[in-house]
Amino acid sequence: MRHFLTLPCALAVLGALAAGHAAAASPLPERSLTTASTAPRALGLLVKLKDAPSHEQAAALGTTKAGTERLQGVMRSAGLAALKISPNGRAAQRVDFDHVLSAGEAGTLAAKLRAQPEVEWVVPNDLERRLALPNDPLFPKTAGTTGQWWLQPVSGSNANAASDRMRGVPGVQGAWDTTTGNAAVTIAILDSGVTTHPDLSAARYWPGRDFVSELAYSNDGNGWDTDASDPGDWVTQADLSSPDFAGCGVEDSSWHGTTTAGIAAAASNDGVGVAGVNWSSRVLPVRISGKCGATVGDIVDGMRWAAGLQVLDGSNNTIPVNPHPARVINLSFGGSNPCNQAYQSAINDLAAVNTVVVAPAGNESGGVTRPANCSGVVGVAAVNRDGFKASYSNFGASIQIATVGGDTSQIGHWGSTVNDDGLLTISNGGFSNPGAPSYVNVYGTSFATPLVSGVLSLMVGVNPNLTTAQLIDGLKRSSRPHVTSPVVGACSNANPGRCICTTSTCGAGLLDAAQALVYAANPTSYTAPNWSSVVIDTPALRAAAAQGQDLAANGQSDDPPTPPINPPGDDGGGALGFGWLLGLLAAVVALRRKQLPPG
Ligand SMILES: [Ca+2]
Ligand SMILES: [Ca+2]
Ligand SMILES: [Ca+2]
Repeated sequence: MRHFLTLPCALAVLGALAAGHAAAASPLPERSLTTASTAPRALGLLVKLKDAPSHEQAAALGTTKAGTERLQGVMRSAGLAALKISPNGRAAQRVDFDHVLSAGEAGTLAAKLRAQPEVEWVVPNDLERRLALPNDPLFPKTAGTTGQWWLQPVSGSNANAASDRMRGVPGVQGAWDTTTGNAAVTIAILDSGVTTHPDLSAARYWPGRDFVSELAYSNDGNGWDTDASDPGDWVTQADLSSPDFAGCGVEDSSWHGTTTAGIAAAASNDGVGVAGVNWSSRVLPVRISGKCGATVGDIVDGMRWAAGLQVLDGSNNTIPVNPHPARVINLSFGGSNPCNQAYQSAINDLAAVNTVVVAPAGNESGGVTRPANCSGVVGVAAVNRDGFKASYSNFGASIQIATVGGDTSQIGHWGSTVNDDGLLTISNGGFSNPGAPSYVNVYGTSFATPLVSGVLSLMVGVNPNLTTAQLIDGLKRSSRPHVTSPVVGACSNANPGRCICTTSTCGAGLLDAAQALVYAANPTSYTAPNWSSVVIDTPALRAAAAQGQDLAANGQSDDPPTPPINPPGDDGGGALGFGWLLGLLAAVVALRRKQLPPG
């Protein structure tokens, strides 16, 4: 199948941002990405005595003083003296000493108390380290923007406004406290190539390769070459007169590879623009897509080369083996056919060298695209920030994991009430050839995928010995359960829009970055937390559900909010048309953002 589908492309430019960041293009010096470490310290101890009543109970009975005296007695028996004892938690007490304790001293004192028969438990009142947060100006939520909301800690209840509910990728900041990436790990971005951008660290890029073999699509005047830069993949009306472009549509350049690379691994903590999931690993750009999409043959050769396997060119000559094999391949492409032997044999060969392939479910509110539906691939479905399936995301049993992909207001009946701002990432302002660097808000399973790739690359950084099977197993076992809701129906062929995921439709659960790293550090003894499903029941969802289900069973809103767009027809045409639609919608959102006051 020649006409592969570029999944939704965000085409708009945030002009003001582009100008600001173009000015900051000079390279920054290398710097340490973690804050200076200080020795752990404890502000006393937290102690729970056996059979201690709750503080609430003690206050009601007037016995709080007796509780304090009881602990003082235990302290004396242990040969210790407290400066102050105060209530903590439900029924525990905080014991302060006359100085801040070092980690060693806290451990010694805790052991003395623990030896007392009346003590149920004792832990140091540790001063927790400040988490490693990037200084990228577009990272935090600010007045008028939600920043990179999917990288913020999970917070907010059902009662909060959508802008205050931060339920993107749980645990990213906790993961960053463990690692912001290992420079010895390589992530391959198999996509349209990359553009020069001040928020992509050139120092982190390995020289990649260009595998677009067809001259009609390559747009750089040749077939395979050693330059993976993205010359643009726009399609003109004139192009369509060629039979090579049957099934394609007129479109602007997508800069799809730049956007996906930015989500996984933008230059981070560099004072510029956005942060990526991984701040330190190396990125290998492998260009497999040109005008009109990518061919399976080029994708497969690109995958093999990225993983360090030998590849022969069209003249039966070997090309130099990639000296920096990727452990993680982000392939944000899909074709609407079953997995085939070309894909599956490459994926199997890659698994044998411990390279894992991550691919999107696709964006047709239907069955999973390939290669996400191949065995041994991490297929990714996209969810809304509240955890239910995004309207556009495909779903099915071959999906391994779900995470946020942005939820646009313009798709489905429910869009206007449950939307978010999409994922903000780097792009390029050129409509055809590369122009000025820019930032865009994007939506689609293409963009959920590099969040998963980023977390996988952090896992490999923590434990390079993980096999591909372990990486996939770890992602699944460390995920959080899918949300439930009394007002939203389960995903099914009859209810394919915004819907409640299960393990048979959107993978094992919701990506959890911190837990994935706990697994990575010790896969054989990993035990997942005993999560309960979050119940989603918001006024906005109730208002949305009152309109009936989000999409009709054919995957289309039966009352579209925008003029209908005729998708070009071939086996993948519906998805291509849908991608075009999403691209237009991204533009709408970006224009709206442009109107916001600065700051
Ligand atoms: Ca070329
Ligand atoms: Ca090239
Ligand atoms: Ca940055």
